[in-house]
Amino acid sequence: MIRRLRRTLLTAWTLLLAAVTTATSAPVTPTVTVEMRTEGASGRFRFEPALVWVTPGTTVRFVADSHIHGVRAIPGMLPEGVEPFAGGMGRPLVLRPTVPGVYGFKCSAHYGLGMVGLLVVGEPDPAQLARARAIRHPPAARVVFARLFRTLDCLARDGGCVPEVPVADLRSGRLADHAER
Ligand SMILES: [Cu+2]
Repeated sequence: MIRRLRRTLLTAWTLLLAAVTTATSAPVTPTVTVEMRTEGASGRFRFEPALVWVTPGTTVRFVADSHIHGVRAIPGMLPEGVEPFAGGMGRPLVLRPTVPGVYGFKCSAHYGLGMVGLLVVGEPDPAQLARARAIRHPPAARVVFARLFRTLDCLARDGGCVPEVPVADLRSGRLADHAER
């Protein structure tokens, strides 16, 4: 039942992404949109998708469903040399990350409710990944990060496992539905 729900959620995300990709089409840079949602398909106060894996140079847009959300980098969860990013409350933020690694982010208002996510660019350096993993969080965010990192491990293995969070896997420009076993 839960597995079916997850599969449905993942399929919905894949379709949404496919729609976005088709709309922009052609040789433009790939774009992925991360929604900040009060009532998300995966729960309340969620980033959807919460785990985004892209190639360097992909455009990543964060959009909020209301003025109560704003995205912000989590200190200690960025590749070396990357400036911390922060969007205003209710405002979209567009990133075009080129430095490979793991980027942890949160909603400025709802970090304590577990409103967090992970952006992965290219092939992360294992040492930076380990440092990002070691960052401490409030309890609800800790739970979500555990799901995020487990799902990341799963995608890295390409093991066809069931993601625990909504995923946008745009490595090599492909749209992979890892919900299918
Ligand atoms: Cu929020």
